[in-house]
Order: sequence, then structure tokens, then C-alpha cells
Amino acid sequence: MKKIRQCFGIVLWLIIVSLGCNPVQSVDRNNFKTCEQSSFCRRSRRVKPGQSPYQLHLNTLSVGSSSISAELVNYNNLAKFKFELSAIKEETFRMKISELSPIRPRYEVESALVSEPELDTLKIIEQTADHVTVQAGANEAKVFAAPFRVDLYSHGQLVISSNARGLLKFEHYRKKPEPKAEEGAGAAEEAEAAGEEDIEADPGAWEENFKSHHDTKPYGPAAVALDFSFVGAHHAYGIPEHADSFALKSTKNTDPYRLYNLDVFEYELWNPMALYGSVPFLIAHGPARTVGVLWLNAAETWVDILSSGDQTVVSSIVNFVSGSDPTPQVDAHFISETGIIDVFFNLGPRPLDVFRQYTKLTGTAPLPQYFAIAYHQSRWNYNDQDDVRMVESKFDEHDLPLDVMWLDIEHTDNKKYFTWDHLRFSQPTEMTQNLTAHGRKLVVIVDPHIKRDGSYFLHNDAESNGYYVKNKEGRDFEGWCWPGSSSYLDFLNPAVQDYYAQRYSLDNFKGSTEDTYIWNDMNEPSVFSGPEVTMHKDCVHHGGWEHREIHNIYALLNTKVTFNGLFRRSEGKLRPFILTRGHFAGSQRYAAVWTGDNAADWAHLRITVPMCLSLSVSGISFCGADVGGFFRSPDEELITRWYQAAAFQPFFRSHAHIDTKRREPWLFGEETLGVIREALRKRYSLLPLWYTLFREHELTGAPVMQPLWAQFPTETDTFAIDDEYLLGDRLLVHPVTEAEASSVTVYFPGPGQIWYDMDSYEAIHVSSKHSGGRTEQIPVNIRKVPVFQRGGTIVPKKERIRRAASLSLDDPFTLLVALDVNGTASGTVYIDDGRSYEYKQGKYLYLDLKFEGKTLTSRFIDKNSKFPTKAWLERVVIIGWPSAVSKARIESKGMGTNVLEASYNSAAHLLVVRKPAVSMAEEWTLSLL
Ligand code: NBV
Repeated sequence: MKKIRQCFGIVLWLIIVSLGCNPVQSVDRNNFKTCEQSSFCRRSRRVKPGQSPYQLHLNTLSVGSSSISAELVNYNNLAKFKFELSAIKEETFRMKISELSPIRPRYEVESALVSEPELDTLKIIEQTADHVTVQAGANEAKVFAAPFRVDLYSHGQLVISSNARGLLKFEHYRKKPEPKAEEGAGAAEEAEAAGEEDIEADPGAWEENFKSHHDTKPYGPAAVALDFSFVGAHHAYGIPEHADSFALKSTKNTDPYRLYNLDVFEYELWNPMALYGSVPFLIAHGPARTVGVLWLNAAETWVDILSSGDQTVVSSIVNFVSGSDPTPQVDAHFISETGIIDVFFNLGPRPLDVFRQYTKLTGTAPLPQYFAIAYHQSRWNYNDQDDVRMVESKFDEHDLPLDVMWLDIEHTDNKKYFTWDHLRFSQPTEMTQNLTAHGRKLVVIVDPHIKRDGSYFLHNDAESNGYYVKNKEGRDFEGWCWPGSSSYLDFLNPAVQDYYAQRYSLDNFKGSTEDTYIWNDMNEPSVFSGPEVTMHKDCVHHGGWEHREIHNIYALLNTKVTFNGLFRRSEGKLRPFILTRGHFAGSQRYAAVWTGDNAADWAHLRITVPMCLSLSVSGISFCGADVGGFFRSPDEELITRWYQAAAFQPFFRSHAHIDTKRREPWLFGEETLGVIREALRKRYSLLPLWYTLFREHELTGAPVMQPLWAQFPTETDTFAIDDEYLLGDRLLVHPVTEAEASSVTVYFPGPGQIWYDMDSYEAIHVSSKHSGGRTEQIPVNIRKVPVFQRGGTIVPKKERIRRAASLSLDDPFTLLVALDVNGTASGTVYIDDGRSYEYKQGKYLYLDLKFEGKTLTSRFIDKNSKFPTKAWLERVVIIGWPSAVSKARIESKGMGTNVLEASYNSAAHLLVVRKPAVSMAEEWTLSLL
């Protein structure tokens, strides 16, 4: 029997591998469920609006200083629930609905949150027989008893209504009904009377099949669902990961957006199918306000979206009351297979407020090491240590900056992670040291599946200590993955968390060094032999939790443990770097995310922007896509445009499938090599800006890559844009993503705003007469990367490009001061050692730069912080300066006063002050004379 199973596995594996080699395949939709094929989704989606059977018993209301609670009853079956509403610091409400006395506990997700959210005070301001109103700061919640509904007001405006459409559904745990000898009309009537006819009628309620897989569903139906109406919202965004537009589309005629971490082979674009990650956070935005909803549930989830355009559905709540012009509205309907209803409402009112409020709950990305935001070179696989050495040296030979070399699964001894192939990587330490000697790092892959091999220490430890996830019979779950028969570590188990973190210590992971960082792939988890290429839902984790209850946080837990491992490895001195494929809300605290196995075609290049924007507004700011496309081989034009685009995206890594042609930059023609070099140099020269933006993300939650509406929230023309974006509030980027383009259509936001082309310094003025922006055709040749600096901002850069970014920390700065219509500009620069946690002890410089009249000043934002940088100010470029000036004066305490030469280019309106030569570690003033 075992033999047969093994053979079957090998055949299956061969099929999968051969599919992987076939470049023309695309996703096999039959491998993945539709909502209709998933019993909880189809049941919840069939609930009719306007008939909610849920009522709140206000006579059971209990009031605390931060929360209220009461009993909620489903009048179809008399099931009882506990409703709780609490006020959370930072304009946030939390609503929890769970079973009053469940026959089995229901899973509550903790790992997504930084810590238990800080409560705010709340008070009752009105109570009648049919509703109660509470107030917390400028926000109010009006809770209606029958039918149950919760309306949230911010500054007196209704912004979100929950259960306005009456789609609340909470399937309480129940005993499995005894099979009846004869299913007569009596049974159906009984069920109908109990309001349970949907469950009774659904053959998938108590067990379910998908393809050859059987889900035993030992605890039966347990779905939870609820609708939210966002009053005044034009669009909704977020709920990644989907290969789709940034603004969410109506799902009226399609499947809902699916959130279920899956390894989707050759994923298709522009559809709501599930992908590797799930962040159940949705932002609704309109000109008057922005709000966010975190649906904290780790089970499979589907989200329906309806917008004002779907006339049949949205009879706007406001119009009901006022009879006024149609108020735009977006409705969302969240449906999860199990868990509880636990929802956070971030009430804005502006996009940057929502980002701050949401990341207060789930965390921001900690400041990465400097190398991590530079350029990474990867492929599946670099053949051996000589290959690594050769590729690295070619980067030097061709004057291409590079910070990190990556090794994929073939570097291991037969896919046993934490080991090395003895022949091809016989000297891993020396190989890494060679990189380190040039200021570079190594990243190696560590997947969560473990080869079931009696000679593998990790398998032996895991098997003997019971560290694996169990199957429904209670034995170690076995699935098929790269190593063949594999088991999966149970990251829910604290002993496993500890054990796995320890694997990363230098003593345990032989051949690794402090410069070896980690790539966690396949952590959805990917199980080739499992339903939908993942783990069976009836598998069991530590604590008795079913896999169905925690599926979407498996990757989060995997990266959390890896992070702890790397943190401990350096005794808390160095900042870990991890890349993950699977993700959930909160993953940003541990890892960067990339968009998985894309393909070398223009549409895949195009979708990198909406995919990373969706992740960015959902807290995951450190995002990127495989440069060049993973499957298939890019031609020269596509690879060129991809490098140019990715040079302006947060995570910048080239990566490719094992069967693609080698594609290191020098393997293309001279021109392409030259243009790629320019793109890399652009990235490296702007690293001081990137680093500052990452630090500001850590402090405020503002994504590094932002949609235009984050900075121009009232400008409706920006709402559907997903082919351009902002870096912080300073740069506007519109990558070229069409073949043979001779121009791109760029939207310049902001009435009265000036935008400066970063290559020519040409100014594009947006008229202040209209409320919107201006659209321009910008001519492009193959060298052109359309990037514009916003007038009124100051951008720090470094113009000397080293072989690796980490070698440039002491290099001098150039400041690009781009003037606005008033002739002023401001900006910030953040500087520290680029690698350690010493910045947490005040070892950093955070500079506030201001230009006004004729004076540029640099002042410390945090007066008590210090960092002895050797970096100095090499050049100041004032863009948009109106008239000739030939001299400037620089003054600082340490340096005294010096008079400097300035040169003016009247055609470009550019004033350059060379060599102020003042240290960046002091405050200074530069005046034009
Ligand atoms: O480890 C091999 C690949 C990796 O190169 C890729 O980046 C991951 O997304 N991995 C997936 C496994 C299978 C690819 C078909």
C-alpha cells in the first residue's frame, strides 16, 4: 500500500514538474473552488437582503467604561450570541459577535495584532426601546435592536452601517442531526420552522467533496457573514491578494473576491481568484472621507463588493432618509467559513489617518537594513558556488550595483532546508564571505515542508517530538511537495516556534553566517497533493484547532518564527530580512512580500502596480514583483521596462523559473545593458529617499508606495488610477508598461501644484482654476522613466554609486529642492547605521529641511537623537529658481561660515550650489546671496 502511495506521489510530482516546465500553460481554474462549489459561501451568498432575523436584547445591555455588550438572538432558531462594541484609541471601534455558549470554542485570531488594542473611553448618550447610542471622542455608534444594525458616525456624519442589508449570518455550532430513516416532508418543515433550511438543504454542510478530496467537517457548518455599507464612498480598495485592478470591482456578476492563501500555478490576471496571501482589510474612500474595516478572521473568506453603479442593490441609506441626490455608496459582504465576527472600524477621516489607525492595530514594517532596499539578484537556481561568484563578479565588471545574491531550493541537500548540496555548495561560508567582503549579502530559501527522510535531523526531531500538523486521524499529516513525501511543522505549537527559531542560530544552521538572510516560500502552505494545492481543512493543529480555522495565518506564523530566529541569531543586534510569499494582516511586522510566480509579459508588468498598491494600503508596504517575470523569457524591451519600473517599487529583485534562459543584464545587447545600468543607478542614487520613507512608514504607517488619492483625497479623478503612484508625498511615478511606447499619459494631481520632470527639470504646472489635475502626454524613448518631483518637496540623494549600497553610508548627500508656487519647499532625511537596532536607542539623525525666501535650513526633528555620520552635504540643487545667483553662504556651529559658488541655468531654472561641505550631523543654514 505504501509503495502504491509512493508511486502515485511520484507520478503526481512528475506531472506538476512537467507543468512547471511548460511555458504555455496557464491556471487550471478547475483546481480551485468557486463560491458555488464551497458550501459556506453559497449558503451565505443566498441570504436575502432585508430579512435579518437577528435582534439585540437591549434589556441585557451591560455598559463598561470602554465597551457595551448585550445578547443577540437569531429569531429563526433562537441561537444566542454575545455582541460587544468597544472604543479603541485612534478613532477606532471594535465589534465582536460570538456564540454565547458554544459547544466548542471558536478560534480568535491574535497573531495579526501587535498587542491587545488600547481601549478608549465610551459613554452612552441616548437609550430608547429600539436603540442605544454611544460616543467615543468625535465618533458615535448607534446600535439598533430589531433588526440588529450598527451605524457608525464620524463628526456627525453616517459613514458605515453594519447589517444594513441584513446579511448577518452566524451558524452556531450544533450537534450533527441523526440520519433519519425516511427524510419525509416533516423533517424539511421542522428545519424550515427553525430557519435552518439552508443548512438542511445543503449537502455540503456536514461533509464536502472537491475533486478527489473529502472534507469530513467534524464540527459541521460554522459560517459567519456580515455586510457593511460605506456611505459616501466612491470606491473600495485593499483585501489583497488578487491579480486585479486596485479599485475593487463590483462582484455582482462574478465570484466574490476570495481570501484563501493558495499556491496558484500560472495565475491569471484581472480576476478575484485567491492568491498566496490574504489581508482582510478593506478601505472605502470618497472625497469627504476614508474609512477602513479589518475583518479579523483567519478562515477562508469571500468578499462581495457592490457599488452605486449596481442600481438594484444599493438603495443608499442616506437617500432613504433625505430623499436627496444619490449619495455614492459601496457595500461589502464578508463571508468566512468559521471563526467569530471580530471587526475593527478605522474611521479616518483621511487616508493617512486610516493607514495610521490600521497599522496601530497590526503594526508597521520595521525599518529594513539598507541593503534590503537595494537591488537583489535571484534565479531558480544559481548552479553552484562558482556560479554565484561569477555572477557577482560580472556585476562589478559591468559596473552594475548589487547588494544581494539569492539561492533557491537547489542549493540544499535534496530539498532538506538548513542543509547544503555537498557537491555544488561545498563551501557555503567561504561563498558568503566572498560576498560580504564586497559589502553584499546572501539570501537562501527555507520552505516550511519537511522531507520525511529518516536521515534528516529536522524530520527526526519533528517526528519524535510531535511537531507536525496532524491529519484527521491524529497521525502526522503527509503531503507531497518539492522533497517528495513531506510533513508540515505546526507553527501554532509554542515548542515548535522555539525549536524552529533555534534552527537559524549559526551553530545549528551550518554554513550560514550573520550575512545570510531568509526567503520563506510555499508557506500558504503549498501541498501538491492536497485540495486546491494546500492542506486539508480537517487537519489538526496544536490546541485541537482545525486547519480550516487558521489556514490564512499559517504563513504569518511561519515568518514570525523565522523573524524571531534571525533576531535571536544576532542577539537582537541586527535587523532581520525575510521575504515571504504567503501573508496575512500583520505580516508586515516580519517580512517583505513579493507577488509570486508572475510571467514575462506586459500585462504582468502592468499589474505589479495595482497589486503592490493593494498590499501597500493594507499595511504591507515592502512589496515587489519578480523583475522580468518568473515564467517565460522577457525580450530586451520588456526586461528593460521591468527594471525601470521595479527601480521605483519598494522591493527590487530579479528572479526567474529554472527553465527560463539566463537573463543577467550583460546577456542582453549593449544598449539594454546600458539602460538597465541606468535604472539600477537611479535606484541607488535615491536610496536616501527610500530609506527615509521606510523609516516614516515605521513611524506613521504611511505606505512608501501610495495611491494618488492618499495625498489628494478630494480629487475624484485619481480614484481609479492604478498605472501611476506616489513615493511618499514626493515623487510621482508612471512606469512605461506598454511595448513600443512613444509616450505615456500622465495624470498630474493637485490644483496649483507644480511637478518637475526628474530628468529635464521641466516644470508641469497644474492650473489652480479647476478642482482637478492635468493630463499630459509625456514622450518616452527607451531610456525614459517618467518620474516627477512634486514642487514644494526636498528629495535627498547620493550621486556616487558604489558596487553595493551598504558601502555608501558615509557618502555625501545631494538635496533636490523643488519649489512650489510660493517658492518654498520642505522635506526630511533619516540617517542611521543602516543595519542595527541602535536607532531605537536614539542613534540616528532625523532632519527637517526647509527652504523659504533665499534660505535652506536643516534642523534636528528629535533633538536628543545623535548619529556620528561621516556623510556631508555635497550639493544643493534648487529646481524652479527664477533668477541668477552666483554666491551662497553656509553656516553651522562646527564649521563656522563659508561663502560658496553657485551656478544658474536660466533655461532650466536650476540653481546649483556646490560643496557646502557641512556635516549632515549638524544643524546648518544655507543662504543664497
Ligand atoms: O523554489 C522554487 C520556486 C521559486 O523560485 C518561486 O519564486 C516560488 O514562487 N517556488 C515558487 C516553487 C515552485 C514554482 C513553480
